Amino acid sequence: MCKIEGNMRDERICVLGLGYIGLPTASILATHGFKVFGVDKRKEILESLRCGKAHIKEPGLNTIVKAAVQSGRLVVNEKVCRADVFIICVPTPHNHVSPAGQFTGPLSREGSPFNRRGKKTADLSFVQQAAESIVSYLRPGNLVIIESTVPPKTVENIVMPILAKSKLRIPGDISIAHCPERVLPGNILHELVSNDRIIGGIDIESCRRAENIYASFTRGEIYLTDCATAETIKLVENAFRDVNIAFANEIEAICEHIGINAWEVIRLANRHPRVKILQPGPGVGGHCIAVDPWFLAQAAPAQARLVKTARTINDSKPWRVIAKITKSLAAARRRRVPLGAAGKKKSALLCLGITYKANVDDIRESPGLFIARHFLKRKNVELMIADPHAPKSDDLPFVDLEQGLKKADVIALLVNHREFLQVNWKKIISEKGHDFILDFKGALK
Ligand code: SAJ
Repeated sequence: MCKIEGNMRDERICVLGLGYIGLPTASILATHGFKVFGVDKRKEILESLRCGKAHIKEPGLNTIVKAAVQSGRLVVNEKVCRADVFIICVPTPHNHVSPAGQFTGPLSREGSPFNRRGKKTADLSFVQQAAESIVSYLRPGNLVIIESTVPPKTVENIVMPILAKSKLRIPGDISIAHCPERVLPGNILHELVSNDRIIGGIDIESCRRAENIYASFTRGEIYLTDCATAETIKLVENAFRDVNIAFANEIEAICEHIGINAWEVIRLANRHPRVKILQPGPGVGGHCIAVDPWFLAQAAPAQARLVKTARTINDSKPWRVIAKITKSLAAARRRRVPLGAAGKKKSALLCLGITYKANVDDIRESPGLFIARHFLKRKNVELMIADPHAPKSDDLPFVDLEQGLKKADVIALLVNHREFLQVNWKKIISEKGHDFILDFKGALK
């Protein structure tokens, strides 16, 4: 059981947005002695939080939420209230993310993001609404922290003018800082405490005050800078990863063309002391890496050439996966020809994994989900989905893993969930042959 650590603290903190970042942050602040008010518009999640139950699957989160709520130091509500510190943790999608959170990356088969639907830019409406919602509660001495990932100069050009409606002096009466979150879904609670933090303030007072808040629970170093630099650092981190995944995906395409195994090439190339290539996959998903590089491109369109190319390579990857699966399904159907009229007309495809990455329940911007949905529409394909982590929905044909493995003509491994790695693939391959499985994660040796 998680205990409330150290002394009770005087500062009252209002956290706006109780999602993947806001909820762990609010809970950890509460368990470190702050009185925390968590605000979210979604009534159903507030109800479950009041019972001490997290609505997000994340290792250790339920324990800390329960401790925070039961101690009375985390109180959740729909409305903002007076506080000393306001922390904004609302989402900043790009303006092509569908409301259902589905993968919208590959806008055309060529993966071009600049087609008829225009460019991808940041949708700051949630940040704006959150800032607006605190204006009437602001008092001299308040600190406002933006944790949401935002394009460079958002604090200066968007947030400050909104908070200035309070008629308070900024800086002076109000301190403002940007403290981007850096935690990895699947390891959030550990990284929340152990990662270094960057704090960008509108002045040194803002930096110091935000530093005091984060120093209460962070064991990593805290570095102070200005707002635009902090905003850019966050985007650069995610663009760095995106560019490197795009490199891995390009290596995979090159190796396929040559006719060799890309994962073997990468594994052995990584034995060089200065080479560390990431892993190819069916595409890049999630609400961060598939989105944030666009905010850099938005800030400097002519300069961010590599960043945009990487996005295009990663966004187009699901289409390559779809093409490969289609080919395998056609081959599977051809194998049935001797069965003649009695043969099945449809070929059965089992998609293994539709979350955006392994061992998480998040399907936002998931390439696996995009690929599965594509085959759902195909008349000659019987789609089956096995995913022990994904939230179940009636419009998707979920099956039990064993059942799917038995029935499938073709299997597409899209996410390397731990449950899939435990399957006896050797036995299955010896029975059904290599062509039966398309391993887009390089997980099966
Ligand atoms: N992926 C690959 N190959 C790889 C690594 C990842 O294809 O070698 C894919 C994953 O399957 C997934 C996507 O990339 O679809 C993103 O996964 P991820 O694990 O790389 O990153 P996220 O989105 O879960 O979290 C990232 C992290 N950023 C960096 O590592 C620079 C995290 O630290 C950030 O806090 C988070 O974005 C965020 O919220 O911005």
